[in-house]
This record gives sequence, structure tokens and C-alpha cells, in this order.
Amino acid sequence: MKALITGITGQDGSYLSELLLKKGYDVYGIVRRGSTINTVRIDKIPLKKENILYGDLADANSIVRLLKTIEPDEIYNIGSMSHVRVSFDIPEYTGQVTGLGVTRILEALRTLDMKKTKYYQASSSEMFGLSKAPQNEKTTMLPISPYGCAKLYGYHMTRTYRYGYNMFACNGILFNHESPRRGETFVTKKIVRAACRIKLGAQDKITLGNLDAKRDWGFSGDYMEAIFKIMHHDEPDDFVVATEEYYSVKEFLRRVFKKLNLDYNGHVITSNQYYRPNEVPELCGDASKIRDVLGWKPKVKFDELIKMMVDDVMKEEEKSLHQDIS
Ligand code: NAP
Ligand code: F7E
Repeated sequence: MKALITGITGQDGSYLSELLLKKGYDVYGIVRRGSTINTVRIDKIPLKKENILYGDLADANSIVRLLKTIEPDEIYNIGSMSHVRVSFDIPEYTGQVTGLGVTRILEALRTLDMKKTKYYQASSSEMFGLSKAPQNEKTTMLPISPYGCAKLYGYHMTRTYRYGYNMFACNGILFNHESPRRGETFVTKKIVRAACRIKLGAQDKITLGNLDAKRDWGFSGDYMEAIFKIMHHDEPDDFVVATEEYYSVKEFLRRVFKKLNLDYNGHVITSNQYYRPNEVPELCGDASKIRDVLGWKPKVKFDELIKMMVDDVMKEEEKSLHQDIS
């Protein structure tokens, strides 16, 4: 079985590649050309070098060429401009990549007559926007960010191709998921990095935005197992993937600092720079459908996730401190 992953260099792409390799897949990935190396998350994963190919979700020709060459059995479209705050700075580009990128793949599958290829769309809880928690597959979607709007377009295009062309096209509506491989500018990793550096005396303050927003934070590795189950269900469908627990950013901050025997008071500054024009106040998933239909539930709990991230970052920071002084 051949699987093609867009966004293979990202957090989820790295865990998903490991999972698919373990299951015996021939794994292919699309990477973008960058001026610095952007493959650090997958460099140690035993992927075939020749299976990592240049392409871009904003470039239809590259998508068509790669689909024709690879002829994948499954496509996992997890590539996207994934930062909500940044999507307010580059709304058009976000629409091009995160929204229209979906149509480029689905339309290429249709016109190349590859309708047997299964398609997974990385949809997001950000699509729920202003709808009250808990949110499930039936909740009204009221996005309030360019990212959420682009994801909602991709979600509906996936359903449109499923119904219109009888394709196996499915959506995972994933709530926030984190890991030691999380991008540095997402709030969890930013807090963990700063707290570890404060503990080691390498930094004193952290500047954040809204501390009152609440999120349902799970572990990326667990969520990739959910994605695999969604793709191997007997029919294409849409599923919420979540832990069903939510905490404020302030609570995340408190627990990370406590884990390091620190008090966050006195170390935190808030700045408008990190506030968004619109803020989604609360996201908490109701994952009963995926639990009942596919038998999936998360393994890693909130405090274990914090421990995993703190332990990993602490090791990195101690190593770099040691390099500085030796
Ligand atoms: P991530 O770490 O930001 O990774 C995004 C990936 O997309 C990277 O590999 C990136 O490549 C790639 N990419 C960006 N622009 C692209 C383009 N124009 N063409 C091709 N690839 C492009 O995101 P993640 O946390 O792994 O999330 C994976 C997917 O799930 C994303 O679609 C995200 O929107 C969605 N999602 C994430 C969460 C979450 O909490 N993590 C929740 C719900 C949904 P570079 O490495 O070159 O930048
Ligand atoms: O923000 C608040 C911020 O950027 C979480 C993406 O993976 O999950 C992610 O989007 C909360 C927000 O994640 C800072 O305002 C406070 O309320 O870590 P985040 P996100 O926006 O929820 C969804 C489901 C996705 O699909 C996305 O791809 O934290 N916050 N201070 C801050 N956030 C950031 N980034 N930086 C701060 O300084």
C-alpha cells in the first residue's frame, strides 16, 4: 500500500509517517523548498529518500504530477498554513493553501480518474468558532478566523466530492493536539520552552496573549491513530477527535511551572502582539461518535502530555546550556 502525506515535515506528518511505516506502508511525502532545512522532524525516520518529493499545495501542476507518478492508495492531506493568529496577517494565502489546496487534490483525483484513492482531510475544531462547548459533528460551525474559514471550505469540499463522485473522502475534526514535536510558536510549546529556560536561569519572562481561552489539548501520536481508523472505516465519514477535557491557557501555564517547582506569577507579561482580532473562547470536543463507532479513545492525559513536553524540552535546553559553557 502506498500512502502520500502532504505536510509530512510538520508535527503530525512525523507521527503519521512512523505509524504508517510500522503498518508496512510505502510512505511518500510532499515537501516545500525552504532556504533552511525544514525536514528536522523526519530526518531520523526511516523514510526512503526517493519518496520525499518537492511540491506545494498552492501549485496544482505539482499536485497532478505527483499523483500521476506515485499513484497512491491513500492520501493524507495534513499540509496547511496552520497558525490561527498568522492567518489574520496572510488571509489570502491561507485560503490558497489551507482551503483551495483541498480542491486541487480532490479535483486532480477526479480528473485523473483516481477515484479509488482514499482521501483524508485534516479538518479542525477552529471551524466551530463561536459555537458553545462541547462541540460534536452536529454542532453549527461558526468560524471567526481566516484559518477556520479556509478549513471549513476544505471540510465541505471533502463532503462534496464524497457525495458527488462517490469518493472515499473523509474528515477528521481534530481538536488541539500537541507533543514534543509541536511548532515553537503554538502556545503549549512556547510556554514549556520558556518555563524550562526560566528554571535554568537562561530567561526571566514570557510574553503571551489571551490567558483565558480554553482548549481541549491531546497528544498528536494518539490522534494519528484516530486518523488511521477513520481512513479504514468501512465507509467514508466525518469524526470529531478530542479528549473531552478542556483547560484555560492560564491553567496550562500554572501546571507547567508547577511541574518545574516554579510559580508563573512574576514571569508573565501579556501583550496585544499575541492577541487575535477574534478569539475562539472555548473548544472542547464531544468524541462519543469516534469512541462508539471506531473504538478510539486517547491514551495520553493532560498532565502526561505536559510531562512529556517538559522532559523533552528540558533535555534539549540542558544540552544547549552545556554546549554554551563547555
Ligand atoms: P504543522 O506542524 O504546522 O505542519 C504543517 C505542515 O504543512 C508542514 O509540513 C508544512 O511544511 C506544510 N505546509 C505548509 N504550507 C504548505 C504548502 N503551501 N504546501 C505544502 N505543504 C505545506 O501542523 P500540524 O500541527 O502538524 O497539523 C497538521 C494538520 O492538521 C494541518 O492541516 C493543521 O491545520 C491541522 N490541524 C492541526 C491541529 C493541531 O492542534 N495540531 C488541530 C486541528 C487541525 P513546512 O515544514 O515546509 O512548513
Ligand atoms: O493557541 C492563546 C491563543 O496558537 C491556543 C492549531 O494547531 O489548534 C491550533 O490553533 C490559545 C489561543 O493554537 C499566546 O489566543 C495566548 O486561544 O496554540 P495556539 P490554536 O489557535 O488553538 C487548532 C485546533 C488548529 O487547527 C490550528 O492548526 O492560546 N494564546 N498567548 C497564545 N497562542 C499563541 N500561539 N501564542 C501566544 O503567545
